[in-house]
Amino acid sequence: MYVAFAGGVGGAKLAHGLSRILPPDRLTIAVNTGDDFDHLGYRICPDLDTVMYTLAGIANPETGWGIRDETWAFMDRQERDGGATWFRLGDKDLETHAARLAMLRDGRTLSAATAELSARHGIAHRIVPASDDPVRTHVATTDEGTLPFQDYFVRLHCAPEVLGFSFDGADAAAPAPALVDALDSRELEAVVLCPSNPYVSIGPILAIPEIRARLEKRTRPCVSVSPIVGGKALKGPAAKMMRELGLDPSAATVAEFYRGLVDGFVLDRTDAALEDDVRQFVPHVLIADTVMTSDDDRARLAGEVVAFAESLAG
Ligand code: FO1
Repeated sequence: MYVAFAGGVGGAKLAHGLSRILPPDRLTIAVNTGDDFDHLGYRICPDLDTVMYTLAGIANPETGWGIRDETWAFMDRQERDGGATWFRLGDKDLETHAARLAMLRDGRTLSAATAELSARHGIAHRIVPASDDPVRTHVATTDEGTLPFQDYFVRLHCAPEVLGFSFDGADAAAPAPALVDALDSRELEAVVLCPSNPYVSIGPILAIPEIRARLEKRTRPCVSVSPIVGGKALKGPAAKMMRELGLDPSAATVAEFYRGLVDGFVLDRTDAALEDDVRQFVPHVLIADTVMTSDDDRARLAGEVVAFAESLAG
């Protein structure tokens, strides 16, 4: 059993690759819920939906989030009525939010709602939220104070200068039961930290004490894939955040962030010269082509990651 921690578009791509090479009973994908929020009456879980739409093969290829060939009647109506339009909910996407809300209102957990939505999309692999309890990322900024994540990310386009992050509710949050089962299973083979933003995609998962403790005490390998290639984030604000936090925007900074939690680090070929720097923080390094432009790239990288993890299992 592999457990992949994922959030955002890069994470969803590798999770998809893993789902192409591992059967459903050998993969659990645990997804960041720090970006979740309530908007226009719905519970929006962007990272869960991005993973779900990506595995279902219906993700919007331009944005990475949302559904391809989307229509926008609901948003047009909002605009005409003077409602909030800064966070765009497409008509097809809305079906997910409405169904999730109904299930949560019926008292079902986010895990149960996610399992049901995944099944409706024909996904056989297990996608679980990191926790069924609310964990909400906030971004402390120099000029705008402390912002809820989506205000920072979408409304303000990640423009405010970042001072740090907090994950409200994480201290009291329990890992989702299916994630505990997977991490504690005798069948656990390895944990993979997908190429997601370390601070706001993987960070909120690691902020849940029972998850972090399990990684610290791991008996199976944990490998991570750098989301920073050539000093730049492939998507999103990770490199900008590093600069604003006074850190060097590089794969080595990601490795330092994961120090003590990770045995192996997958570094892009572009950054091969950083191998020794990375090794200061993570003992084993694999150099690979990590940029995933096609579905086959995803499966190929997933295969290399799994082989790397197997080599570390000894
Ligand atoms: N990201 C945007 O930049 N603009 C949007 O209007 C937007 C809408 C949206 C709707 C549903 C959903 O699941 C995701 C959406 N995202 C949007 C993406 C999302 O906010 C971020 O990519 C993640 O939270 C970061 O991983």
